[in-house]
Amino acid sequence: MHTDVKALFENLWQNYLQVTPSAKKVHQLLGSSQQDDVINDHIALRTFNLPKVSLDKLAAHFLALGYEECGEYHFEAKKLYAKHFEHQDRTLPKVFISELLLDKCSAELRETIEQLVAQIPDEAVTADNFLYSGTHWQVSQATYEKLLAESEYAAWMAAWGYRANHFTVSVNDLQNFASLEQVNQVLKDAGFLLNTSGGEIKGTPEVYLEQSSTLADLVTVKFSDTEATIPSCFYEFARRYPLANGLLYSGFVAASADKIFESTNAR
Ligand code: OOG
Ligand code: NI
Repeated sequence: MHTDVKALFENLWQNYLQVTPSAKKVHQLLGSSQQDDVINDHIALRTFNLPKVSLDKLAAHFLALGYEECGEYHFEAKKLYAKHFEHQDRTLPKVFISELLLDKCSAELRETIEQLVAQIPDEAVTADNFLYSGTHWQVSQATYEKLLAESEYAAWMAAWGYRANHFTVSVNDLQNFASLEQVNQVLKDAGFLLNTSGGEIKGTPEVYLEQSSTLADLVTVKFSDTEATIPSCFYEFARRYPLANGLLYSGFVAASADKIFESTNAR
């Protein structure tokens, strides 16, 4: 486990940049128009509900750094369950962790994933670098495609493993952008493709959260037998609205998150 929260996020960020070349450009595009660096609203991590690597095992890394569990979310169709975590230091990003419910998947998918996870040494899961350790296994392209046919999420995990699958710009903290529409326009003008599932903007001021995201970068990955170009990670943009008590809503919106997951879908 890390003892330094800033070092953990810096490592997650560097690891994310390695497979997300567009992130640096997005950062520059939005960050270069103001003095301070871009503030991240949250990051997201993915896993499977196997005891060795469950959501709670990933969460332990953040709980040890003072994060607290704040909300839970169910995604029936995608067979996912998620929780989000917040730190008392509001300048630290929130953390959204989901897990694929393997007991709801086919026996074949479950067995494939069990074989991959079995290759992770027990001690790797509590090591400092686990959350940005990538894959601990090799898969063939055929296995990847078999997984993809049943669960985009399972295939993404098999190819990319443990890493932040996105960082999220806090639009509230951008000085030169008043709306998410404006951020989206600047991104589109610069040639970025946005996730249009559920509309370019997911959520409304009425649910206190508006979100948009790029489509994941297409990056070459080495399978055990071949190389292929597949979706890696993406960048998200979030604008939060104040509750009646004047504080910004700090949770997530399941209906919107359901669509954000699709930012890594094959295309
Ligand atoms: C997480 C998708 C949900 C959000 O902000 O609602 C999400 C993922 O793609 O792993 O990040
Ligand atoms: Ni997100």
